[in-house]
Amino acid sequence: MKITQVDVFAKRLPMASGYNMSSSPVGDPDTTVVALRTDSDLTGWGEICPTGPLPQVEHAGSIRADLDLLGPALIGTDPLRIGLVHDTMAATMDGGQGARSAVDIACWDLLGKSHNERVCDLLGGARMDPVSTYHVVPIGTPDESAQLAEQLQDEGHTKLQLKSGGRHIDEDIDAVHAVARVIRPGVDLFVDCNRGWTVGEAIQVSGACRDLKLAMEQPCATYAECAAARTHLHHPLILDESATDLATIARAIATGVADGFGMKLTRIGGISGMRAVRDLCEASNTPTSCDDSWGGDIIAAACVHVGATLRPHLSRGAWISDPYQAGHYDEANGPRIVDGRIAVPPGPGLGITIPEGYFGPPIASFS
Ligand code: 0XW
Ligand code: MG
Repeated sequence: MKITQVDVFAKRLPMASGYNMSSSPVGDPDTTVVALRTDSDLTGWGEICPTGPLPQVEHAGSIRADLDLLGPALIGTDPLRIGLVHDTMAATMDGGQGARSAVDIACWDLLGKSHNERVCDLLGGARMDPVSTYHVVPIGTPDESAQLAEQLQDEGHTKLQLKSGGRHIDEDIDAVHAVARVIRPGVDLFVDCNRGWTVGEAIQVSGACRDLKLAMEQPCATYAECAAARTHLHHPLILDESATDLATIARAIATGVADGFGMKLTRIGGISGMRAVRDLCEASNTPTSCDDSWGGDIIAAACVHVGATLRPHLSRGAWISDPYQAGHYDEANGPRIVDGRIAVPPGPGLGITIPEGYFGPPIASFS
């Protein structure tokens, strides 16, 4: 099989409900979709969608600029030889992890379609289907947060991520206690600050919540700050934004900095990279999620397919943005949360069918 054309699409994803993080609110994220057209009439689809330019280094503009470099280099390569595709991308640019990850996802979509296999089955098979997920409780007042936490548990959610940060820690502490009071047996709570606290603030929040069963996700901005805070916390520490590559993840596990991970496929190299993290976490008995920052059915399906292959006991869930945004690319098979779980799309590859012309004309096309 050969890649004959690379099309790049852009699309704003309208929000269906509010969503915020310590760094910034989320408003109509700008997704980038990659289509790998081939000489076998099959198309592979990949996607990457940062929530905006503040919560992470890469953003829509940088990703599209990276694809301007990668697109021409991919013409003529065999997308089923995914390692060689990565070699071609590495020989084209040093950076561009997000764009490379979107291409990787499209290659796995093609691999599945060419063998008539679901991506999760190419990865060793689903251990969960439907797949566990977690739901975010956005930053709000203690009462608002507690009410939403109650509602989400009524809907069957067993993992809740309470957003925090971006305000005085007393407000965060009050919200954490209010939500913890309504958490039911068998439900897991983690508090995700998205890098918003200083080391001292993280220690203070953990101290003020020392008797509560919860985990603290990415409390501080950097790996070093999280490492400094970790020794003083009364809670497990989940690394997300600082888990930037496999070597860092291995170090965080080996040194006890991280008790688990919040992983984003497009930060770590797509499905190929997340497979490596999955296996390292399984070998070290370390929980991880299988997420991305935002996006539509393509990236959601990728997260769910890999998430289905996690050891259930070590799965922190596969997060998708479905509940917070309006519409699906594939109304029939686009991943949805039902009773706190997500069914794996049944079709080959990612199992997502993109209607002809859905994204409009490409913003870039290489052949
Ligand atoms: C919940 N997420 C996976 C989606 C948002 O981008 C934030 C992210 C996180 O956990 O940081
Ligand atoms: Mg996180």
